[in-house]
Amino acid sequence: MKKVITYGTFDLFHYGHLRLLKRAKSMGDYLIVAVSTDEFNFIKNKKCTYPCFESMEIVKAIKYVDEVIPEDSWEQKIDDIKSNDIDVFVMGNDWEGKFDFLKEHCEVVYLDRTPDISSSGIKSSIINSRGKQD
Ligand code: C2G
Repeated sequence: MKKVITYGTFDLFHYGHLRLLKRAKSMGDYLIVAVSTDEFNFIKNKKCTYPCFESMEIVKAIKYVDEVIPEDSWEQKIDDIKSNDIDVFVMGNDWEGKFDFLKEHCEVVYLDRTPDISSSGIKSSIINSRGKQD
């Protein structure tokens, strides 16, 4: 069984996240998604709208996803790859090259980011539209 892993916050789950998970799953038979914990999002300086528990539940419900684990540090990837017998590590190409050190442990694949959508963009469009309604 070919196992794939990817990592992320997945706040305000959107089409870009979905496309990433769909393509990641197509690279193997089993997809593990490590979802950043609230504590790790603080370390990443990401102000999330949803608590990580909710993002984890949403990601778990995605048909391409077989397992969700917590991501609470930058340093856990090699252990995760070894302990889960991962064959392929996948990230969006905004991370291009950043995780090449994992190549001695598994295949590393960077996928094109979906253009024109982001959690921060969704947030600001809601804030702007609220301003117009008030
Ligand atoms: N993504 C994408 N297209 C978008 C937005 C995001 O393909 N329009 C991808 C990102 O490249 C990433 C995944 O979706 O692979 C999750 O994105 P984020 O939730 O923003 O995760 P990030 O903050 O990049 O955290 O250790 C790695 C980090 O946890 C990654």
